[in-house]
Amino acid sequence: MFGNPAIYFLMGTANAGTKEPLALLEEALQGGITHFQLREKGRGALTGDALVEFAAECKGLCREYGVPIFINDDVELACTIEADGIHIGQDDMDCGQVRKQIGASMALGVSVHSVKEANEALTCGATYLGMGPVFGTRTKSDAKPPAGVAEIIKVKTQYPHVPVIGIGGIEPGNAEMVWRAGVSGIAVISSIAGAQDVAEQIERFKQSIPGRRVG
Ligand code: TZP
Ligand code: MG
Repeated sequence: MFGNPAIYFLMGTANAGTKEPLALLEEALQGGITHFQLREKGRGALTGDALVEFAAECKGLCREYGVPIFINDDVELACTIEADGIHIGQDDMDCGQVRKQIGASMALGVSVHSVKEANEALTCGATYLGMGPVFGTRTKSDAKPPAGVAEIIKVKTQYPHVPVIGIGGIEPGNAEMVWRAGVSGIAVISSIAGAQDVAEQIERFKQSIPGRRVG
């Protein structure tokens, strides 16, 4: 699932700006994102049946492009639409509990900020780790201060075979140092969602990969 460098796009309706969210997702899929996470948060976020319907539509689009879909935080939604994975943060549910609820086959991503948190997440059965914010971000209102890549390097040194995804303020111009820290992928919201030409922007991200093999 994270064998080749991942361009992991996160989005919810709040990130789509003036665009229709599904149209934005399709542009990103056409542009070559490798992973998608539905992160439906903030003002005007969909709930209830509307959210389930939207998530199912996102899944349908992702399937057309062979791209796995992850759901942020919402275990019930992930199970309802039979997503490929779920992603949780440190302040969300207990990750061991989540692993029990989703079973062995659904992927579990956990946001961590240290080797200690990485250890705990892996003990709970995390499939991959999200680490950040690497750089400053305005997208997540409760984001921690920018952490750079030092902790990513420590986690990768301790757990070389565990996929780590860098997140937070990543743009084509600063992505290379994240790749060089040993990540399996970069997770991006605003730099893709807000791009004038989404496909061109994704291509710029691909160009930032040392060696340039995406999948
Ligand atoms: N977790 C840490 S930073 C962040 C999340 C969800 C937001 C990333 O958004 P952007 O726009 O790519 O900085
Ligand atoms: Mg969360």
